[in-house]
Amino acid sequence: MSKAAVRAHTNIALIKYWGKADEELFLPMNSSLSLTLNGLYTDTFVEISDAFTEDQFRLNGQLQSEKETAKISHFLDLFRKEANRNEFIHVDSVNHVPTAAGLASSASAFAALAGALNMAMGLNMDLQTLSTFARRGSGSATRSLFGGFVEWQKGSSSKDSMAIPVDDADWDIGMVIVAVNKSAKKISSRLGMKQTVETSPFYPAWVESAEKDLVAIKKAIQVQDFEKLGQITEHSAMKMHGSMMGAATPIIYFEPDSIKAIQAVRELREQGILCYVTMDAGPNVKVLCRLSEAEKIKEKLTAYFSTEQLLISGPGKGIRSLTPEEAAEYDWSLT
Ligand code: 2P0
Repeated sequence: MSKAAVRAHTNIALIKYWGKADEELFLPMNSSLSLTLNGLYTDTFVEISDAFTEDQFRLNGQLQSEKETAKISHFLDLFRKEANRNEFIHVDSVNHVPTAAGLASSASAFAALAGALNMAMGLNMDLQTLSTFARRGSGSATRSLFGGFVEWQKGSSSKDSMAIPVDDADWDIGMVIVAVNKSAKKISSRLGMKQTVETSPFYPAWVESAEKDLVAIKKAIQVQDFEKLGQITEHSAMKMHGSMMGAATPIIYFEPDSIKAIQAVRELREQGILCYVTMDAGPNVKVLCRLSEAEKIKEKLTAYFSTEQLLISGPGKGIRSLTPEEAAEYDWSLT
């Protein structure tokens, strides 16, 4: 029997990943770059035993359906194959994403699961190699293996489409998350991407500009030019949404409150507070800002949103094992 418990933080892309070149292997059409956040994470425990008679998947304490478990089994198979093992595995995963945040957690979930399997199976893969496995669970999970600013290089094959750390982001950077609507999104990223790649006339322009933005944002990070970083971030998100709106049928994740948040951020900029929006495959708005100004920005946004809808996070670290004490709080015995 072997066990491991690992924590992974979620990440928000500044240069977005949108579109797959290979749907089975999760190879992206463009490289992307993200910021890992400390406030939102997943803790995952895996136990491998030849006494088990099936894979089991528990999420937030609830045993999951056969359909959900089958998706996880498919991911577990990648590791079983790599380790040349065939035991069944029990997975117990707990999301620490405040319910009001309304954020998906597939990035932290698959990064934590990949980390726990790597340890429990004694595979000892380095994080870059491990990121190529996390990628097969969910594209954005590729980037959650590392902390700070992380690049996911699209690569040319399953072996080299991987994450690399860019900068630890230890320089007054943060985000204010505006939870506009926490209900599940109507169009999955998977479907939204496919529809955009196949039908949007703007899609080729998206891919081309994403590659240029990536070069520019890495320069801004290197010299810690926050204004440039924010401008590129906001532009990348809007270009991604523009490419979606050009799909047939158009994909629109914006809600009236998303626009309200965007306008509020513009007003803040007019008042001299540097902050910039980004949005993913849903209506929630994330405001990139100086961490030292996050409280002030949150306070200003309470003119439009309730405090429960506003969450501040600083940069997060990469994956790590839970201590025996932390694991014991979930009743997970690591011995
Ligand atoms: C990103 N998104 O870079 C982009 C921006 C949403 C918009 O990655 O199909 O759950 O599992 O690879 O990673 C969300 O999509 O999609 C995402 P799959 P994923 O963060």
